[in-house]
Amino acid sequence: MKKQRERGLWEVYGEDPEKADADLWGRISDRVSRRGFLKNTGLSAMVLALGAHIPFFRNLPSGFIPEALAEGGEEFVLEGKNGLRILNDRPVNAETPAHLLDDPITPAERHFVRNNGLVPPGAETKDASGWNLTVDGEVHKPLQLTLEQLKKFPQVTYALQIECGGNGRAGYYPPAKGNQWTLGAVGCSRYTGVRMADVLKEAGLKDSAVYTGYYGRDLHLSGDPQRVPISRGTPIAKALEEHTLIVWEMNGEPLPALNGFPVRVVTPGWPGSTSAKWLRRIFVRNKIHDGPKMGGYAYRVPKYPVAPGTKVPEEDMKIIESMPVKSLITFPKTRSQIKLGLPLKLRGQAWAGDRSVKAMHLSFDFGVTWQKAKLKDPVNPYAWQQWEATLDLPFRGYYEIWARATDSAGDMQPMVVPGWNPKGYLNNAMHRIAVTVV
Ligand SMILES: Nc1nc2c(c(=O)[nH]1)N[C@H]1C(S)=C(S)[C@@H](COP(=O)(O)O)O[C@H]1N2
Ligand SMILES: [Mo]
Repeated sequence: MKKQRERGLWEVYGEDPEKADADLWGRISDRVSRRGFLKNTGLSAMVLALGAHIPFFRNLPSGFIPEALAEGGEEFVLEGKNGLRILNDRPVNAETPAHLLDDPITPAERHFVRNNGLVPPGAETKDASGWNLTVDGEVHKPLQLTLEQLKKFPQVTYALQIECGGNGRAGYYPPAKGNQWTLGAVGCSRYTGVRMADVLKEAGLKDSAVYTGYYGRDLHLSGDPQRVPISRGTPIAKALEEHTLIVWEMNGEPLPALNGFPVRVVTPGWPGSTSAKWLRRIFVRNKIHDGPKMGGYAYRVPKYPVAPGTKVPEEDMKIIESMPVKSLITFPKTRSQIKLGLPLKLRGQAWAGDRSVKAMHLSFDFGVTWQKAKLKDPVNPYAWQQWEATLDLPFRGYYEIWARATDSAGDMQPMVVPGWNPKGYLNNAMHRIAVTVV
């Protein structure tokens, strides 16, 4: 793993990124510490720090830290995962910077990685010999399928979005323990496999079947072979949904070792934790599955809104199902510069769990006015949707572009971080980027 220094604070929009004003960040940190800046949010301090006038300063919520001054990051490199930011290496957890999620179909090397345990033997060497899938529990005919047998079910290919339930956790205060994902624990790749429904039908679900329990071949961090790092599932109805798949290919290639080689589940639109990797067993349950990370505070949120920091009794927690509406600005990169008079072209992705996205809006004046973006339909249900827009920024100075998606039921992304919860799930606050007009 190699550490790389981040580029300068600003990159010149539409020009060679090497011309980025690498100096500016130095100037800011010399004059104003981030802490000091927080205490003094007056116009003059902001302008001094940003090195630019802020045309819509009067709209800036008080105490709000301009995106350009928010914590910067250092980039790390993980093999086969070009440009991802590593949060943890044992287990491996890595997220994708927003500007690298610009493709309609996320390349394998740009798909985030969230591991609870250790990658199983055979995955790295791409050795699938001896792999098989057990289907048991509340079924009439338990199955044991080889990869060959699995491939005999009707094959389907869909673009499907997977987002970790903890994506955005870094936004919560008081902070929640766990990987401090910012924006990039999400991706939408094209998967080939078979419908979970077809496999479950072959096994013959008993009337008592209510929930699935998925088991992977990954190893518990303790090294104890009896322990399982994570085993989650979904209500039978979601498992039978026609886009819930058992897959072996991502973008036409075998799954990467880090993303579940040779076979994984994709439960699109639900917390990524229900998309079991390195799948070995589907245990059909007659009650809500009780594998590791199904109970307590894992992947569960309070049944009612709570004040930040509240101790919530376990029995008041409920399992997260569909993920909320969300979007990203994938172009330009935050901290870009554009010349006055040039149109600012923007684009990005939007998705909404089990729903679709029906509108996308952008603001360059801290949310006072909004303009509608052009939004594509998904290529299939559960694929994320591309949007694009052109804005004319009227004066020189510092701007933020805020992006807000609205889903098919009318729910919108909030500007502020939504309902605090003990483990920091479901942060679908709007994405914002910094742009200066020079
Ligand atoms: N067997 C197994 N499956 C797993 C996990 C895991 O640790 N082990 N992590 C889950 C979580 S929490 C998420 S968000 C997704 C991430 O999928 P990705 O690593 O392919 O992006 O995989 C899920 N499937
Ligand atoms: Mo996750």
